[in-house]
Amino acid sequence: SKKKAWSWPAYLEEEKAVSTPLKLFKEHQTFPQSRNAFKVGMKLEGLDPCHPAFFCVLTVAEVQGYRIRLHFDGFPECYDFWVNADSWDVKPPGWCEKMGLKLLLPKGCRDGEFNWNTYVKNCRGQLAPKHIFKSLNTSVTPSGFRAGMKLEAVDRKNPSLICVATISAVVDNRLLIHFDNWDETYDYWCDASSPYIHPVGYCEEAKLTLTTPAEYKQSKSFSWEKYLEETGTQAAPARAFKQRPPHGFQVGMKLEAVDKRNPMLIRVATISDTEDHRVKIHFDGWSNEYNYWVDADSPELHPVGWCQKTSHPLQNPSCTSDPHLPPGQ
Ligand code: MLY
Repeated sequence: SKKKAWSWPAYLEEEKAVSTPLKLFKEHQTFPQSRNAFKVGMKLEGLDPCHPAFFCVLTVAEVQGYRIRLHFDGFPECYDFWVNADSWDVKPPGWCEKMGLKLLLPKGCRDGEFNWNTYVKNCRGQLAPKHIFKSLNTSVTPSGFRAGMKLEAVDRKNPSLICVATISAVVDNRLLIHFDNWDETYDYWCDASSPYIHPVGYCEEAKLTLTTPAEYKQSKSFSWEKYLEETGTQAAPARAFKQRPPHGFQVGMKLEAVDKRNPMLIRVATISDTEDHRVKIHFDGWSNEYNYWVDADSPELHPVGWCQKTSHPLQNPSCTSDPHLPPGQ
């Protein structure tokens, strides 16, 4: 008998399962309005996903549907990573200089000597044109957040810690969170709706432990009032925090998810557990030991049909020829 091609409608019926309702996704997770205009070889500025405090010089190494693989100029391919074409984390050449942000240069380039036009000429690359960056044309509502303001923020690399932190930059509607007296290793970008940031006094009110700045002398008797005075800084106004409501994803709902173990792949997936702001992803056809938690607003989660609409391959559950191998191997 002829084997029918895998399809979502047949699969959902077979599994008696439901797809995740479109309205539960954020705009950047749903079907794009524009096409992916990036081309291999285009150079741009983008955030290093492992060290998001810095923008780096990157080159488009691969285009797949609405996604691009980015390469750090002058570094090994093993650091390459994938983003959606509408990601806020990618900017046209020259953007950092215009915004007064630090751009990490390709290995071998010296500060003060870097010039985008000379650089692309020398490496026979091309500058990615401004108009293909969706993130530049978004309207921004003013917020009460300003660079230098203090707050209490979750250390995303040590998520059990809520720490004394500073907004070190505000760009569009995004905030760069920095942890006082630490280096940039723990920095991250978020917006006013993030569940990971809180106004000064939140921990005291919620009876949680606040992690004080590294090396802070009177950490036992930390007082925000004193600290703000000592540092000559202001607290971010409580009204500027607009925490988003919990997501509506429910256990059993199906979706399409990037596999972080092999991020070029998007797989058929199921919500296997939920928290207020996170979901646990199960990859259909794979053992539960590969399940993991992601933020519900992650750009790596998409509704059923996203791959087909954006011309991206989708790994279906029968792609697992050996279910004992971890995804991506
Ligand atoms: N065990 C880790 C904890 C670092 C926490 C940093 N946060 C507070 C910004 C370490 O010492 O590296």
